[in-house]
Amino acid sequence: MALKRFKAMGAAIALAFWSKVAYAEFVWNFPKPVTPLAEDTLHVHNKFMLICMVIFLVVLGIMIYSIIHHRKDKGYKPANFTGPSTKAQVFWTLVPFALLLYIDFILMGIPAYHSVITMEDTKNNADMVIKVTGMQWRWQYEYMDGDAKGIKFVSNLKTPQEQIYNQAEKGPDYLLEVDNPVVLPVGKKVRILLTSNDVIHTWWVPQFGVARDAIPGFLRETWARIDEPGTYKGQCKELCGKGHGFMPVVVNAVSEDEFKKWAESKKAELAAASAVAEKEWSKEDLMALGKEVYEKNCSVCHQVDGKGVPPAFPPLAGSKIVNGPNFDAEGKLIKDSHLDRVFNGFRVMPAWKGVLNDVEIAAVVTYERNAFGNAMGDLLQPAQVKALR
Ligand code: HEC
Ligand SMILES: [Cu+2]
Repeated sequence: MALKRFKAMGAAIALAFWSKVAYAEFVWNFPKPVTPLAEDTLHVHNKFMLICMVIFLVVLGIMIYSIIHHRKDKGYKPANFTGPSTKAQVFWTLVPFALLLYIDFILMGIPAYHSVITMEDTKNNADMVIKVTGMQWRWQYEYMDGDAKGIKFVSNLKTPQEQIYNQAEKGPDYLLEVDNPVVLPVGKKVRILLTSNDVIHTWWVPQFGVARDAIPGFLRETWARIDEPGTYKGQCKELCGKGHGFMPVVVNAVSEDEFKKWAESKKAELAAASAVAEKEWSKEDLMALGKEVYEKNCSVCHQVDGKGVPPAFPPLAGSKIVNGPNFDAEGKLIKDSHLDRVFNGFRVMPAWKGVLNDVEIAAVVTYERNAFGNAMGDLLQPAQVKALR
């Protein structure tokens, strides 16, 4: 009976492995390395696998040989001794010890040491520096020097909500696509500084062989020299809350010329965005942009319909704060007002002043005051937000 059940279980497990679903994204090896670091770690991995395999085969071979040839029913007489000579004991201790010492310290230790030293070598002749800030649930990139100095933007998930909620077919880059990929030149050593605004995140791009925690209050670092142009994808690799699966990393590696061109156009784009903050905006334009900003940045917590997920994430529909004044009689920002919450954050509510620009903040606040059944009717001008900085 027990055997029968055992067999059935075995068959079930075998069937599970047979199923195509189990192999949906199945690959045997590391993804193709495109940095010296990824190459190095792949070699270390392969070498170690080979060593483990050889040890495994030798040990298993000796075991199988003994089981077959030293059987009692073959008439094998077991050795009958107590306490072999001290010499033999010392010998049989030292030989495996020496062997392991050789394998661990020479065969494995040296390449592993080399890999770790390479990983930590972030400063030597770095060509450029970028700063990556993790936050719930997006990445912010800032170029610290060179042609792109001063460029700073946020990279958000681009996958539409309908795909996430199974109302539309999932695209090929499902959950691995962003609105603003980080662009890096190929062949340049990029020093990557990492930190976080809220909880621990991990910036991970498998093809770079890079994964490093972004920890609030600390500046950590890693590096990458991308050898091939292309688009490389990664994810946050640290469980960081509700939207952990929704903060992918997308890196566009381009030639140096293309990088220069990109930097110029991005700078122009950011300058233009800052210039439009000066002009007077219409309510329609603010509402349209506000909806976009809201769905990209706020709906993960407050939901698309503004009803939130109480008690963790409060509803904005009917909220006293949302439907209250932002400025006092003297035109000063009221503490704990709608705009104050959005600009400066409060407890779990993130501060958006460093993430969204003036127009985006004005738009999203205007949107919230006039959507989800809220009907304040007023609008916030980007210039009013700019004045707070
Ligand atoms: C990480 C989840 C999260 C995201 C993303 C988020 N919020 Fe919030 N928000 C909160 C939480 C939590 C609170 C309640 C804070 C408290 O009172 O402790 C809150 C409170 C608020 C409030 C005050 C509402 C009230 O009645 O207390 C406003 C307004 C608000 N958020 C607007 C926004 C806007 C605008 C965005 C997008 C730009 C946004 N939030 C994105 C979590 C989030
Ligand atoms: Cu994260």
